[in-house]
Amino acid sequence: MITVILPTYNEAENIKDLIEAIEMELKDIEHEIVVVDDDSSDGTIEVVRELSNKYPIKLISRKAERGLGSAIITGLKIALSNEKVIKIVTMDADLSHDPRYLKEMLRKSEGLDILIGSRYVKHGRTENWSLIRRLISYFANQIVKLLFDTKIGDHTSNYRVYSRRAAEIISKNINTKHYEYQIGSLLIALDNNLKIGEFPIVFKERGSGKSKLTFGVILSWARFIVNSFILRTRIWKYLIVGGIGTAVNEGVLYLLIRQLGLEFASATAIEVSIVSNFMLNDIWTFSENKKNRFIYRFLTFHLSMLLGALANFLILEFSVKILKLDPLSGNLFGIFVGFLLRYYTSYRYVWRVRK
Ligand SMILES: Nc1nc2c(ncn2[C@@H]2O[C@H](COP(=O)(O)OP(=O)(O)OP(=O)(O)O)[C@@H](O)[C@H]2O)c(=O)[nH]1
Ligand SMILES: [Mg+2]
Repeated sequence: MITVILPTYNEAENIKDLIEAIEMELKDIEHEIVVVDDDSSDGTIEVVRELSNKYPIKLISRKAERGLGSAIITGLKIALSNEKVIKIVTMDADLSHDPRYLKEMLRKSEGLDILIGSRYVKHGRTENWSLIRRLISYFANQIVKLLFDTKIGDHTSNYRVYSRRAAEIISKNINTKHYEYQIGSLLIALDNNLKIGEFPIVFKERGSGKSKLTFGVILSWARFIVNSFILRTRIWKYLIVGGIGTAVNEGVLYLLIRQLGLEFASATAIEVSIVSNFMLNDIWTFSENKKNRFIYRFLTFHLSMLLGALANFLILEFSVKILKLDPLSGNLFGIFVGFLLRYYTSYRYVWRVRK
């Protein structure tokens, strides 16, 4: 048996067409639809109640709680309470997710814990989205992929097929209530070595109704990404090593500037601080990650530092010349991006933490 979860907030204009299309697709498969509504004021509940006379629908009408993520978790728990349910599908209820993919996705989900209906794999795309919305969504996904090394194209799609096991693990471990759910759930899945696959979909602009995606939503989403990244990584140790490196750099410059002059003293100070950073990271930050040979780690660490400096420089140029920021803010932005790039390349290539 399959459960399809539809979280709704003011989707009266879309929900009927959606449910009828799902019923057409799944007519030969034993299934139920769970609609989790958060006190919609546009008549969504009445439309669903009417449809439930004809189709196998459970309507959960929540009054006290709000949030897409928590609605999905409620849906997952209800699905899991039925022993017969082996797969759980989640879909947006605004007609963005075309039910014609359902059967194929269910087939392709065999042997996987999560199959994501994905816009960012070959043959997947979005239709009728403004350029700016496409760019935000695409780059948000690229950043998540880079930061968490997920190897997933689309982390924010809600069109998914979960195995029972995946639904159990996620519903037990997750604590995000809103749009952070999509990424939070995938991070939990990756931590538990669940098998994740992607299936190309064409994502359509919502049928009717208003978007709930506001600036506040994007901001709290970004905060979640930054928090998870900091909590999950050795970034703290790396930062402390960087701080020590700065002190070493200053110290060597102070000691040598009289004898060598500014340029040579500074070049020596930079190199000494890179070597001291390398040694500290090697014996502390990444002490358990010595898969590469010492000389390889030593040289690629230099390359990583160089890349960070280059990124810092280019971002500063870009910020001042194109974004018209003042140089100090531009530089801060550059330092931040340079730092992330150095950390990422160290993590991924110098000490090869994953794989
Ligand atoms: N139950 C519940 N559902 C929600 C809530 N917020 C959004 N949804 C539903 O979650 C699905 C995705 O939300 P959307 O508003 O479409 O988000 P989006 O696709 O990123 O943005 P747009 O399509 O442009 O509006 C839709 O079915 C919404 O009705 C909520 O707080 N509670
Ligand atoms: Mg939508």
